[in-house]
Amino acid sequence: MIFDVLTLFPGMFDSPLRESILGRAIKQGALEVRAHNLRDWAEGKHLTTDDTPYGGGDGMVMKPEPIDRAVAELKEKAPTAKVLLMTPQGVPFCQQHARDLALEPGLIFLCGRYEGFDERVRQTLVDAEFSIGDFVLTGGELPAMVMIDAISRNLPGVLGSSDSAETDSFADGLLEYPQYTRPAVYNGMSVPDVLLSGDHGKIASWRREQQLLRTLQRRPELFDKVALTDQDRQVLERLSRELES
Ligand code: 4GN
Repeated sequence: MIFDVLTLFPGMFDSPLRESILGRAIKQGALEVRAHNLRDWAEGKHLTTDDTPYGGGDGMVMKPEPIDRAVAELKEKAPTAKVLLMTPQGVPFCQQHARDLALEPGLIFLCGRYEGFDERVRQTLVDAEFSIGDFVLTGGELPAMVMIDAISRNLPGVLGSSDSAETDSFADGLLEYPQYTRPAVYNGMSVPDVLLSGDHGKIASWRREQQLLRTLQRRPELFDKVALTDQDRQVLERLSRELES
């Protein structure tokens, strides 16, 4: 998958996406991240990409023409790539989006600065607007990197089978069960006996129960979207009763 990024700060994309797992995946050719400087499509002596807002007010607004020219040029090479804009006003980005977007042939990320974009950019050039959470950042670059990371984990060949995307948090819509490694006793705290028992059936049901318990305690609203088995429902009812008493 090719990720094209339009930004005033292409250098921001150099390190975070090229270390560790994604760095290896880039070397292996599973994905490519091309950060382009929006200023390359600006015009005039000062290569301006922003201007004052009509109607007055604080801050600057990103001009539409450089973005228009940049997107048009990137689309010559990637005609089917969707254009995504990072903004607190966007659809809340989630794991299902990460899975779906991994099936696209290419994506173009539009990263803004200042107070935002001319509204006509949204209307004509953008396929979808995403937010990574209810907070405001100084630019769309970090949200774009967050999305590229989450999407890339779902590309074939990026994760090994030992840390596959099918088994991690949210794969089944529930939070993860607690994990332990050596030592068996740490600062007086023991690893749960069941994990040392060698009984794989028991371990699997303990882990499922822990997933249900964690989700119930921390993120009960996630149950609205999860497919639960009859067994899950029975365990969940017992856990709810135990928590009440
Ligand atoms: C996205 C962009 C937060 C998010 C952003 C988010 C840059 N902050 N929650 N800041 O996903 C106005 C123009 C703010 C660009 C935008």
